[in-house]
Formats: sequence, structure tokens, C-alpha cells
Amino acid sequence: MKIIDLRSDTVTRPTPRMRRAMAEAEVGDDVYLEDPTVEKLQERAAELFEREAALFVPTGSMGNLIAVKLHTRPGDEVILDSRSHILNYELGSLAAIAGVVPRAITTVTGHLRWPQIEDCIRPNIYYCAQTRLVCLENTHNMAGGTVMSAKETHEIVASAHARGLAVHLDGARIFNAATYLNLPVAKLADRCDSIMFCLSKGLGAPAGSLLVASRDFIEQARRVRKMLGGGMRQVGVLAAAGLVALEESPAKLAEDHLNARFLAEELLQLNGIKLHLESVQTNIVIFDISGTGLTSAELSAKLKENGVLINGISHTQMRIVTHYDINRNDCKQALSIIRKVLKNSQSY
Ligand code: TLP
Repeated sequence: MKIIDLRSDTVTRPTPRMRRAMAEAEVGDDVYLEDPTVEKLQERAAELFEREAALFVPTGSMGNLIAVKLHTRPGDEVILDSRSHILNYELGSLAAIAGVVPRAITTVTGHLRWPQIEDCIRPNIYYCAQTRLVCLENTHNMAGGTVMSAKETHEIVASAHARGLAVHLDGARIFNAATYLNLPVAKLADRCDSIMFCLSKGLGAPAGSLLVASRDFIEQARRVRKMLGGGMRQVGVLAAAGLVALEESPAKLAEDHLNARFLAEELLQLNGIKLHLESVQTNIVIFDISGTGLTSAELSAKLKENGVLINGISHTQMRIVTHYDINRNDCKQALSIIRKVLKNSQSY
């Protein structure tokens, strides 16, 4: 049975070109700063974001944690959206390891606005924790892959800097946002003090993320990465796939977005399914199944029996993520299986 895996864009397998590049990669010990392929990837990332330097990190979570740790001191406050990845899916590492207090703001689109942020800044009184950092997420995963515009980012960064706050961008899927807006990623990162982006989401590399910032920040980040156990050795084999991903994958994202849109429009026709089409901007579709009488765990299990993998994100909500291993036919097939499974369970 063919498996159609719509759980995440992290499930992609390396392309033939990536595999060849990995096999042929020139490598060295990166802890000694001697891996030429890692150096090349870091230079390329810095160049794409028009920044001084970049650091290859094993995961997006580690990249985010290093940034939070460097921008703050224990006891400081960090403002972020209540559904952000940093707050919800990184094991509370910002509190457990960086020692900071998250100040979560509830938003509709996943994207913070400056007035909301400003309201949460702590006064400069000795008995108050001090607000040091704002974390943005573009695209916003749990809001359904929604995009923050360059203008909105610019407004927040300019205002945050004027108040002495740093801004970190969780840009795990920043290339999807750039595709949606038809802008270079550098424009979307604006003057954010640090940016993390993932090679292993829509760009399809097997592993790895980059932290991009000033040279000084990246020097410090290298120390924290080592402290967290993230100093890797002949890791050029992964960086080589990352370089290919940066070259060949951004152009493929538009198709993932069209497939997500197609799936969303078709899902909306089904009894018991609700979703907000306006939030389907990139490669993620979040939909509500309360009207089907099934829980997401039940529907997920029934779909799995039929070769379609879709995870729940709550009892009543599920998430589909499109990626380059999914084509339009896979989408059509997945839809017909969803229709069949729903029909069978609703006729009971
Ligand atoms: N997201 C994964 C899961 O952890 C939910 C996914 O399947 O979407 N920032 C954002 C916005 C992310 O979506 C993710 C991963 C990360 C950071 C963390 O990246 P990794 O998995 O490399 O630590």
C-alpha cells in the first residue's frame, strides 16, 4: 500500500542530488572549524539573509534555544505568541535551560502586533522581571502556516529596538513565507537580531538548521551550541545536503502551497469539516473535525489503516502539511480516502 504522509514537511527524504552531494562532500572536524562544507553552508546562509555570519545547528529547537539564551539572562521575560513553537513544542527549554519567563500573548493569526507587545513590556522597576526579547514565528506553524508581512516585521523590530528589546525570528519556514510574498528572505528577516531557519522542513534536507546573526553573536552561539552538546564533527555530509536544499528547494515551495490550497478547498466541501481558507497561505492546513463525530485520534487511526497519515493537534483539530514528496495525485488520492473513511463512519 502506498503511504501518503501528510503529517509534516519534516518527513521528506533527501533528493538524489542531495544524496550525491552527501556522498561526495569534502569534510573535516567542525569542532576544529575544519569542515569546508559546513563553512560554505554557513557563508551561504549569511549571504542569503544579508548578515555577517551563520551557525549550523542540529535542530531548529536548538537554534531557538541558543538565541533565547544569548539574548537574555535568567529571570528575564520573553514575549511570544501563545501558540508559538518555542513555547509549546520545545519542552519548556526556554525556562528549563535559559531560565527565562515566557510572556504569552494570544493572537488570531499567530502574529503579534506592536501595541500588544508594548502593553506587555515590564516597567523598569527593580522588583519586576525585565522584558528583554520578542520572539516572532514566520510562517506561524500552529496558526496554519500564516505569513507575517515584511512591513509588520519591520514595525515590530523598529519599535522593539527603540524600547531596548531584541527580536528573534523563528523562521523554521521563512522560505515558505518568502514564496508567498514573493520577496527575498532577507527582507522578511528585516533587522531581527537573530534568525533561525530550518533546512529540514519544506527545503527537504535530512537534518539541520541555521542560526543567522552578527559575527559576535554567532561566536557566542558556537560556545552555547557546544555547551548543549551540539558540536558536531564531520558534519559536512549534512551541510552538503543543506547546500543543495538552498539551491533547489525554494523554487518547489509554490507547488506545495497550491496543493495545500487544493486540499483545503476540497476538505471544506466535506460534511463536518471546518477550516479558515484565509489562513491557508502556505503549506499547512489546519482543520476542525468536531462535526464528524470523530476525535482526531480516531480519524487519524482510520486514515492510517488506509495509507494516509495525518496527525491531530488537539481532540478536534488536525494538521496537514504538504511537501515535495506529495504531488497533486497524492492529494486527490488522500481526499478520496478521507471521503470514504468519513462516509463509512458517519453511516454508523
Ligand atoms: N516543527 C515540527 C514539530 O515540532 C511540530 C513540525 O512538524 O512542524 N520552529 C517551528 C515553527 C517549527 O515548526 C519547528 C518544528 C521547529 C521550530 C523546531 O525544529 P526542529 O524539529 O528541527 O527542532
